[in-house]
Amino acid sequence: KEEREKPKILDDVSFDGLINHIKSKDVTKIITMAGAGISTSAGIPDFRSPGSGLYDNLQKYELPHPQAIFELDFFFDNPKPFFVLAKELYPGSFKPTPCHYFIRLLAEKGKLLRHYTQNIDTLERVAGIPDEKLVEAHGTFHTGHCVLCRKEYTQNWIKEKIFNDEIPICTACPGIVKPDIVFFGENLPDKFHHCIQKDFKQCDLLIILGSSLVVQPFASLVDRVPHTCPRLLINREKVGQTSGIMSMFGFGGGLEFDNPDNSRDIAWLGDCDEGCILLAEKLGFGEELKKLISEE
Ligand code: CNA
Repeated sequence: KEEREKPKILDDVSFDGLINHIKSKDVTKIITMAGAGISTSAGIPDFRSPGSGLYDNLQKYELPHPQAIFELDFFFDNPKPFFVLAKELYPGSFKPTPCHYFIRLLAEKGKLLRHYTQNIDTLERVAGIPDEKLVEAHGTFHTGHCVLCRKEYTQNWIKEKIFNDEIPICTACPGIVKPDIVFFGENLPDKFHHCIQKDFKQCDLLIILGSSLVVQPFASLVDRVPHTCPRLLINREKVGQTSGIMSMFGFGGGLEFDNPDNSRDIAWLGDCDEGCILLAEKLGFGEELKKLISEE
């Protein structure tokens, strides 16, 4: 008969129990996975928060459905809404949050294996998280390419067009120049595929920050860490759980806060900044984080 009993990972399955685990084990291969929720306190709306999220506020673009703004077919047909939105969200107008600086401190302390972000706001770069520690899974505004001939353009070239309310058109052909952010149905960057192969199997703590964990393949990265790796969610709502009968029997992946035999998944529900400041305090670098936030 197959033995299905799971090993006990945390003696005390709570936030404080996890802190004790981090302090007592040599946890140095932390992966952080983030979504739009880490940037809302900077003033950038997320997609799905009711009322304030972008999807609730896209009526002015007269889209067939909210996701259309990031769909290639719609973009080729009518690129204007995307560029109007890009102007509103353009990097340069926003400052990183305490949560971004927490991640930078993890890197400086040699505890961060990698930060995977779904965000396209480049606030990780602004916060000083080193390029080699960063995977921008959904691309970035940093560069752009002509959708026809693939000629590359700099952020500054594209920005000037966008801020003059012009659609950026390639100088070599009639193609539109699209910032290198990943639209629905497009491939994720090579760096993403390359890094996930080697990172997740060595991860000793996964921290998920400010994501609804609904966009694939990003969401299922939570299943790539070893079964012995604790997973901490810091988010306003509990997300990432597989629902239904499958999850009751431990199948189907996802986070397992509510499974009776869970001994590794912790949900800390609240704001990312608050959660990260608390985590830093408990781990003994709260003052350093506050200093960094006030200086930047
Ligand atoms: P989402 O689906 O909008 O989910 C955001 C999640 O964060 C929700 O569960 C919220 O409850 C939670 N949340 C919001 N604010 C906070 C906060 N201050 N503290 C804690 N939790 C909070 O966003 P996802 O990132 O999960 O969805 C993936 C999309 C969103 C990616 O493709 C991104 O490119 C895209 N996006 C990015 C940005 C950005 O770059 N800042 C902005 C909007 C959307």
